[in-house]
Amino acid sequence: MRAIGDKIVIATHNPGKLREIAALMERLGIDCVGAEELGLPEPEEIGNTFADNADLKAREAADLSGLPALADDSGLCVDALHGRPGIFSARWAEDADGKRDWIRAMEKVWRETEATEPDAPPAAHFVCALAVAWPNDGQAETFEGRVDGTLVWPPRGDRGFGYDPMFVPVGHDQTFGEFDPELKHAISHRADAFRKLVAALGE
Ligand code: ITT
Repeated sequence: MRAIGDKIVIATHNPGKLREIAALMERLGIDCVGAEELGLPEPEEIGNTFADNADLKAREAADLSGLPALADDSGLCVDALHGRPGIFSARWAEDADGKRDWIRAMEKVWRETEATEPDAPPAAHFVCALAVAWPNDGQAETFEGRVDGTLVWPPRGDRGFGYDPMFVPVGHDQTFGEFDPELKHAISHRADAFRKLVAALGE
């Protein structure tokens, strides 16, 4: 993969994601600037897949800023809900004015899941697509990661963001909301996608 250089735009308006991606990028010695800091708009996510949405967010940020850009499109996929909320994970938290409430989103996921599978611990996974785009020439690459787990109710922990308090990754007892952030960085869907990106950078 083509080199990124020493500065990159993180094309997200989600502070939880920005925090996690900046921590991962720091290890590569690449300076990060957030889309919000540059006053970049939030593009409409019209893609049908995580990869398509990450790609469109990265391309727009690269074109508008003139810098390489990294975007993340991610979400929670519940087996009993046939992969929903999936690419609509952020939208499940929004009220009519577009304000996000994660308790509401988690309640909706739990209610719908429980209705289909009341007894078994519900299987779910997080997906993260990371896209890197370079300005001017339309080049972009996408990497996808995943972490499997189960859902719990009630939600536990306030250390993560989004659906973290109701997700227990396989092989662990704590939710991502209770996890030490360093440990989440080691095993999360975002870390998995990031490892693939770093491997490609080394090629
Ligand atoms: P940007 O598009 O600006 O990056 P967003 O929050 O709108 O921010 P997405 O469209 O990718 O991002 O929505 C994904 C949602 O899935 C996100 O808002 C989170 O709540 C949830 N999600 C993604 N990764 C997560 C994680 O590591 N832990 C918990 N929830 C996560």
